[in-house]
Amino acid sequence: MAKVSGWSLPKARNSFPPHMTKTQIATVLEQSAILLELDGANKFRVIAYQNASRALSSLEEDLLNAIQEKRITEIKGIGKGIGGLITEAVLEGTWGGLNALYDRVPKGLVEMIGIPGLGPKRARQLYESLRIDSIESLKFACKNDQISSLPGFGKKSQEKYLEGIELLRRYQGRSRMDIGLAYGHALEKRIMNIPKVVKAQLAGSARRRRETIGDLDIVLGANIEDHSKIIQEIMNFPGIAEVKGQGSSKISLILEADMLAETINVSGIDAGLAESLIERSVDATIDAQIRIVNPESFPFTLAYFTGSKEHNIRMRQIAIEKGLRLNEFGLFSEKDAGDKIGIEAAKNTLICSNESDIYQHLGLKWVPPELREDMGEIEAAKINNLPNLVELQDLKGSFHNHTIASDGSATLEEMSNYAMKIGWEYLGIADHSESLNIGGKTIGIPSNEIPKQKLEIDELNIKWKEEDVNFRIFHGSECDIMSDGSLDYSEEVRSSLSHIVGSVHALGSWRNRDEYTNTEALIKAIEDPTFTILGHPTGRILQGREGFPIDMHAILRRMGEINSEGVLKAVEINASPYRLDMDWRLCKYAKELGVPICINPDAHNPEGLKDVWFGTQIARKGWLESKDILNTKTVQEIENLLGQ
Ligand code: DGT
Ligand code: CA
Ligand code: ZN
Repeated sequence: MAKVSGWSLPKARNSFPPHMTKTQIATVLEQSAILLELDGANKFRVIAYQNASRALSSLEEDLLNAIQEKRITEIKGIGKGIGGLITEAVLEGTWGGLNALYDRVPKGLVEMIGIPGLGPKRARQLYESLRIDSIESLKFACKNDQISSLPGFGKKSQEKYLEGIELLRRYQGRSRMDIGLAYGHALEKRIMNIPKVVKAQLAGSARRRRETIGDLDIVLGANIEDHSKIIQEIMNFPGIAEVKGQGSSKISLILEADMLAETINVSGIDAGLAESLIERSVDATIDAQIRIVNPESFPFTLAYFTGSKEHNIRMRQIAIEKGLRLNEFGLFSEKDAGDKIGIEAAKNTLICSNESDIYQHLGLKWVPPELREDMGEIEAAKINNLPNLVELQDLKGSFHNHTIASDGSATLEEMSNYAMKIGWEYLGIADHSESLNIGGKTIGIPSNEIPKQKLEIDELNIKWKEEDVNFRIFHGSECDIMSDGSLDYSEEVRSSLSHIVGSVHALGSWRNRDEYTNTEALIKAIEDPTFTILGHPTGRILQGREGFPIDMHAILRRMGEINSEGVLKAVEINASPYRLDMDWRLCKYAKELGVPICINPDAHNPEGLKDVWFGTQIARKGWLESKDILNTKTVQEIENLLGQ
């Protein structure tokens, strides 16, 4: 369900410009697009707001600069009207005509369009004719048969909305990557085990490794005469909470935990991780769409439903430029197809036995699914300049891990044994620092106990050296960043450690401040000579809480400068599927600035080390190669870098 609590225009807090931040304005523009649609505005106006919001979110340079130099409308996607609006927000801190829009459209309508089958147009119609302005009032109206008599609505719509409201309550929102993939891979595996299935593969946002997944998309290839038998078998799977729709080529299901009952064993995810995934997924449900096509259509259907929509649009444009048309069934001559559509149009398709063939016909290299977001991958594929993405096996250790000395549940030795088992050369221990307390309870290691941990680590390191084991622990700390940007512990304690993962934990004060104050404080922390790695930069919990406001582009620029002076300042991708923070959208920028990225599991037990799998997916999604990642370096390289 769309959250409506944040649906108000932000107020200016500074006495001088910039009065609003890039993020604030991008959010307002995105919301305005939805409000305009609910307000019955012209389609092109709605699209203009959507485009401008996207453009601002990915704008790397300082917004105030662009405005002062009158270059705002030179940014692709920002026209004159919206450019003026942005300028006003930044320079004056006011929102012009948007105040009236926000006042006019009841916020309950925003929630209503979360109901399946109820779009902005219908929501508006319900509001205008019956003053329905919330999910509750819609429910009341449906139950009292007030809707069926409206033009364009019927008894069917009423039932559908009631069901939709029920569904919305039960199956809210998107799923985290770990849960989505656990279900996706389980369903994929079950389908592949059905006799006569030629191919089956997970597509959609799951295949693109988005941090959250709306619904699962699976493409199934089989000969036409086997389709109905296969559909029957799918319907008998355990763990189907509900069948939302069933046709001859598409099934829509809601999956529940029984789907996961068998051990998942798929390439990329091993049994240990699979088990913890099952544990995390017991209460979850997720929608799945299965599309069944002939084996010849499979690569096209897979490519289409892998998306993203934006990537597909670019692919179709390129096809058109070549006199071809691309759809989910084939790639064929536009002239040949005439006004035929769908599978009919694709009758004389070029033969493609896999996705690579499709890309090749369009003059492109095959694009890894993670990159298919129309964020430069098409341009790179044209000139054979796609990155050689990092892989899990490239990692040789990690730097942010906890033990029983703070809030972890395993000893140094237990953590290390597991790290050796998964082939690592080193493990960075970074237990919490002194000041951290949760609910009044102290979690971190007091200053005076740091030497004790150091001794334990030294002993283990010496033992391994004597045994000729190529493994060592680096003794670091996950050091709290205070709200003024200073670091926990004395400078002396910090200097005695091999690395400092600086993290913000007392989110309260950071969330109640503006982006500038936060950015300034964080930069102060990073500039401290003992600071090595920025831990979970925004503090977000996916599907849980938003991070604090921060200008990550500015942070990364400063980190880039310091790195160029030869001092290591890395940024973490916190690999816990609950966090995946820093966001993948920022990785490419960090890489261009020469800021090393560290894939850290933030493990609190040995199994937790495996969360680096998720971090690696996100690093790949952010275009990162092995050489961009700090923890792909060998233990000797790290010793040199950290002066150990
Ligand atoms: P999700 O489910 O919200 O996490 O994200 P996706 O990317 O899985 O999106 P979904 O499930 O709506 O559709 C799966 C793919 O199908 C999508 O990535 C691209 C393709 N697709 C869906 N609708 C359209 C469309 O209207 N135009 C184009 N070009 N592609 C579409
Ligand atoms: Ca999907
Ligand atoms: Zn932390």
